Amino acid sequence: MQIISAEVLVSSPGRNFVTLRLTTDDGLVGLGDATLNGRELAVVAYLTEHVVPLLLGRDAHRIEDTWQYLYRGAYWRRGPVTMAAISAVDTALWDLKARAAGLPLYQLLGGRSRVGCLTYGHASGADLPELFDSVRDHLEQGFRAIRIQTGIPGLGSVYGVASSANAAAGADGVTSRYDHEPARRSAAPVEEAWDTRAYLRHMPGVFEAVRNEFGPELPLLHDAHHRLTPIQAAKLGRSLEPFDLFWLEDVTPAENTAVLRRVREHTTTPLAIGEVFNTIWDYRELFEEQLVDYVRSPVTHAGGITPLRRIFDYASVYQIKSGVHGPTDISPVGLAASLHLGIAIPNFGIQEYMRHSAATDEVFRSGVTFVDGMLVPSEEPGLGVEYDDDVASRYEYAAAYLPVNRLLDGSVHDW
Ligand code: KDG
Ligand code: MG
Repeated sequence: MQIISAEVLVSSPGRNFVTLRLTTDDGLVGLGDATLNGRELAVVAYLTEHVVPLLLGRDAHRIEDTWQYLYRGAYWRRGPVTMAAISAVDTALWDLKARAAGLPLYQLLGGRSRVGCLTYGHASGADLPELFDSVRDHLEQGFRAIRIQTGIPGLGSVYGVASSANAAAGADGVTSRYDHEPARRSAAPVEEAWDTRAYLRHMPGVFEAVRNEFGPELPLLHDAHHRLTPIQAAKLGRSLEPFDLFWLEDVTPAENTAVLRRVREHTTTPLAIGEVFNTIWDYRELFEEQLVDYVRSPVTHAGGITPLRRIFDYASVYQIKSGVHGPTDISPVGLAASLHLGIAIPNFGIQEYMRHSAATDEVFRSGVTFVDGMLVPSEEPGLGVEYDDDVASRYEYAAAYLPVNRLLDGSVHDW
């Protein structure tokens, strides 16, 4: 099973996606997701210039060796661009191996450990009535766990709130009411204003209102988008304890994970982190000191299925579970890969799920199903996703960025 072609495909059905397609001499095709939101073309160049030439002629069965060759062999390790590129190769090789075996990919990862992967959806609103409508919408769709994000009094557009002016402006003609993370196509990022004190004052009341309206059982999550100092994070975690969150995500910036010791000292609210991590080494201190409860890394940004399986096994030693990143900038290929892994591992926790636009689903025909709040991978051989070149060619790449966050005095802030 020799690789005879490696194509880097870019399409923009509602938002930009980068996909690697490997073809073997026996006519099999494997797909991998290489999408890095707002930096897509950097990964295209990394793959095209430095990886594709190394793949041609290689034995597609040698997944581990190819991973080590691309990671250790490059000397320049880690980083989101490198790891998104390696992820795509690794995922495409697993897709190929499973197609060659005639089995859905999860069978090669140890087989099914559960009937499906429980998901959480994104409810949001500028104010409480809008937020409640959004929660009801998600419950009607079948979600059984919900992330809660709201506008903050005194601030304008807030990232993660679907009705925010910037989100609406970026919707770019994609009209699904569930497309809650628009591409924000523009030559430069939009800028949003942020006030941490206003946020910390506002959030406990929001969760109290949601619990009063929807009861004690519904699992609720919240994402702080890396915006807090350790002591602010500790304060938020403690103030939300009465509302029994499933998790509080990304409370502090990712660069200095040791600060989570301080957060842990002060709160029993469970913590999730890792959507911007790239390797198993990013988790070492967090796991060994049990500073987190859920691992957010997706297949797409952690170097693929091979290293993510290793991360989850390492996490399991410390009773830490998966909670994989699944916004719409993870393509249906990346989502399918996460689900094949999620259905197989012993320590699955929850899977984030934002629905892709109809246009995205036309380009990537995926056999994934959503049943009773759970996502279930396809029973087709491989990942169970096919890429439609004709449809993809209708959607040209256009620059799109995540927003930049500034404090009210104009300073650039984390988010
Ligand atoms: O590309 C980054 C976004 O997908 C990210 O901001 C979304 O924080 C996010 C989440 O939890 O889905
Ligand atoms: Mg997040």
